[in-house]
Amino acid sequence: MMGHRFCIRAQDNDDDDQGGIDHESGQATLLDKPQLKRPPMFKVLLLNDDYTPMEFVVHILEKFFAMNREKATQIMLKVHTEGAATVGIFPRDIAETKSEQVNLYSQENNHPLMSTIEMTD
Ligand code: TYC
Repeated sequence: MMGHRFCIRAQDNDDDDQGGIDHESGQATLLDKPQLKRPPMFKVLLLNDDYTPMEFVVHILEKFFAMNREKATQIMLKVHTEGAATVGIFPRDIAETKSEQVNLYSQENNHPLMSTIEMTD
């Protein structure tokens, strides 16, 4: 851009934010890659078991996944009948923390309820 080797992103006309050729001078421009990519997302899964009371599972979904009672009951029944269900989708650190919180809280309350995480496609 106008003979300068560097230009600021707002003046890089082609809008791809990848740097490229300055069409005026023929020189390559060098830009920082903008940090615009969405992070990889991970599902938090809840697994069925034969012992955890339904009401405790509903409580978990209200406490850690901000569901109302109706939504929590619907998801709990899905886990109960299908064996597992996704209860939320988050960036990796948040998914890991939520899953660990569920497992720790269940253990503290002497229930075998388990959660795990899985990368989305
Ligand atoms: N299957 C359990 C029961 O019949 C209920 C349950 C639902 C347990 C969901 C775990 O993630 C779960 N009491």
